Amino acid sequence: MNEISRILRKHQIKKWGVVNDPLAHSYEHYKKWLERGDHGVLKYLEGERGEKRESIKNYYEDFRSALVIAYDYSRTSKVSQAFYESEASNGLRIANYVLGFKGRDYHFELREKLEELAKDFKELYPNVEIKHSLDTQPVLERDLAMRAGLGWFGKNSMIINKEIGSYFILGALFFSEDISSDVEQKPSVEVDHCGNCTKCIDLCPTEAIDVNSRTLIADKCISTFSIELFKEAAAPEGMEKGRGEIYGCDICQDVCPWNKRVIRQSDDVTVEEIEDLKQRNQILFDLFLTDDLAVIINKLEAMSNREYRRVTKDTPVARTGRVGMLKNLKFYLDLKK
Ligand code: B12
Ligand code: SF4
Ligand code: SF4
Repeated sequence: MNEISRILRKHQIKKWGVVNDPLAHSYEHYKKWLERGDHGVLKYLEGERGEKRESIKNYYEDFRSALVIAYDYSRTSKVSQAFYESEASNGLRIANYVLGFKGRDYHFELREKLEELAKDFKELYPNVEIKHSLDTQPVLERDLAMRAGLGWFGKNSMIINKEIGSYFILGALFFSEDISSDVEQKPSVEVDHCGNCTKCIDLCPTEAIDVNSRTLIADKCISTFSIELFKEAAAPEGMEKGRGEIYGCDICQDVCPWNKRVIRQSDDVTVEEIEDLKQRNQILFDLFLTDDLAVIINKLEAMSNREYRRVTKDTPVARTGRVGMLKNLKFYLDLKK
């Protein structure tokens, strides 16, 4: 085993790949998406920040190579499913990526992991400079993952890996040296394994997936409504056909045969695992996933914005603020009227 593989094994990283080309292969695809206006309210993706995504060098001039990592949370998806199907669930759902990293915002949890990993790479390459990418940098991360051999662009626009499905977060380290020649595992770009399947398209409640471009119409997506909108806003048409999503949405992943296969083939969920999930995410379960909807809304209405920020600190749901979360919850209250 070479040094790079040894470091990755030490950090329990199983799915990864290395890329040395800074150019995004699907940038034209991205530009067309913006031109159609399919990014909707996600204005931060257009203009200069959008254009930067053409090449990683626009973000990090000294870029020579990237180590791209898939942080798998598929086990959480199976355990949370068991909870949602149990008597204890109040019928509301929070996306699995939120629960998958101990309830901590993955931007914090995985950034720490990437920083620890970078320390070991610094020992191996003392003169190298290392930066990271984790969602918020102007980088087309799915494109990067596709080029690193981590999977194909599914019709739901997720990167899907044949072995682990699509329940993973992408993170990357960028190096000022080309480390690709030190890697035993060479990336081979995965072919499309969606075939004739259209499950994600057919079962998305809000018809947010554009069949022809395999991209989302962002304003129609429950994920945009529930994560990205912080004030009163109209819910996307069809959201009432969903499953009680109050933060993020996993429907187009849960119905995907590649994820179903991963879930089916893994061990049965134990009662202890559900308890463990609850404990790790205690704030989220206590606030949102067990009480009656009206009780939750009353609790949030009695809080100040500051108090909401304090209680949800470090968790992903802090993002919407109290008002944004109340908007998500009240959608379901209005449905009952
Ligand atoms: C904006 C954004 C969103 C938006 C828009 C999502 C979208 N599909 O465009 C919203 C808020 C809706 C969202 C939702 C979610 N997101 Co998001 N999001 C992003 C972000 C910041 C940018 C994505 C973007 O640029 N979209 C624009 C489209 C056009 O680009 P794209 O998604 O990269 O898609 C490429 C492919 O579609 C490709 N392509 C597809 N078909 C074809 C065919 C050809 C021929 C070619 C050339 C190219 C091509 O071209 C596109 C451009 O590269 C990325 C992080 C990042 N920096 O990249 C995370 C990211 C994509 N999100 C992620 C996650 C986990 C989610 C959610 C699952 C969260 C949740 N549970 O609610 C959902 C999934 C919804 C979905 N089905 O996509 C992960 C995805 C990991 C993975 N396995 O793919 C990312 C990578 C964050 C991360 N670091 O892990 N997200
Ligand atoms: S995340 Fe939900 S709303 Fe968005 S495309 Fe997927 S199924 Fe549709
Ligand atoms: S549900 Fe079917 S079409 Fe959609 S991403 Fe999965 S395999 Fe592809």
